[in-house]
Amino acid sequence: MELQEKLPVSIFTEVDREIFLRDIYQERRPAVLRGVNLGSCLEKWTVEYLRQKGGDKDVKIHVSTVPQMDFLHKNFVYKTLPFSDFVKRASERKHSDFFLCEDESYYLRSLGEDVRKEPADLSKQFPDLAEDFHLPQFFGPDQFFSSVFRISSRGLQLWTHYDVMDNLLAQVTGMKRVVLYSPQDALHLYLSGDKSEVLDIDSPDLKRFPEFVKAKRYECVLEPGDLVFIPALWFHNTVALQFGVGVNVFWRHLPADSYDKKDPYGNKDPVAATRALQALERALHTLDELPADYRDFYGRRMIQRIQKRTLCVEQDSGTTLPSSQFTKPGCESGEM
Ligand SMILES: O=C(O)CCC(=O)C(=O)O
Repeated sequence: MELQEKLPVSIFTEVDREIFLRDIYQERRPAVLRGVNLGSCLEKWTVEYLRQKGGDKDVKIHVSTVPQMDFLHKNFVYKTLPFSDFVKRASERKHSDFFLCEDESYYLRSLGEDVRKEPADLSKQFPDLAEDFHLPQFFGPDQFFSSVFRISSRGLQLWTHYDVMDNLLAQVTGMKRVVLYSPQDALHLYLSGDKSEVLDIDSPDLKRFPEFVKAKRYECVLEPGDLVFIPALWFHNTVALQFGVGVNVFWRHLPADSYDKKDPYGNKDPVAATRALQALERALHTLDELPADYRDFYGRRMIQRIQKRTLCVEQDSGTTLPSSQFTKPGCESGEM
């Protein structure tokens, strides 16, 4: 018996800006976009071509003895290689030159020039390759945040995490399995920050993670030329079914000042969320001044208040609306 039902991600063809904005973007659900013009990269980006055009620029990569990379327990090391050497190694199964073992796995998530301050931008770090990649203009140029090279060895699995910006992940070569979970399933994913502690999503340890089976698993397999729209806060976990090259583009879906200014990766919580979480910590600290039975009593009332003010209600169509749209802040329950 399957652990979790695999729900398909809707596939759309012949998507232009108007269709994207009207039928996909508004829904705030993942979607695969097939047949969008990604430019000449689809024909050109062979291993040889990438090595030649990408050149010898140093890149920082993840290297691991196993294909399942685990950020929380750091089962990989960061190493630096010239881009051209990295592409060669990532594309082969066994390596004559290696760091850890001859069948080690590689992953590149490209970075900006100043790693701590600048988001990745393909046109700045790899201008000769960026010419071949055409991203459809589904959002305004002022919303653009970053474009990131994602290059993986065959079998490479990236941990489940969310990002705070909207994302189009383009698969240029190779096939990739993408599993997604709704933000509404966050509590079933055993989060540590923006990452899930459940590493093996196909065969999870249900003694440690009994709630995990409650999370609805959406799944798609990307082929070269496909894009997957990953709305902000949707969790995703990817497996490269073959050596694969992709580019993902993050853009700001909220007003620019909602985001943390010191966030080159696009995964720091929006400033208002960070402030709210800090305020919650302070409130809990204040509650610690009371005995346990009082903490329990006021804790329950706080939970109810938070639920009433923030949770979305499931609609028949599968879309969600914040329940606060139906209640006036401050007089939602009349009981507090
Ligand atoms: O496919 C990958 O390499 C990971 C993609 C990813 O995490 C992202 O686009 O945010």
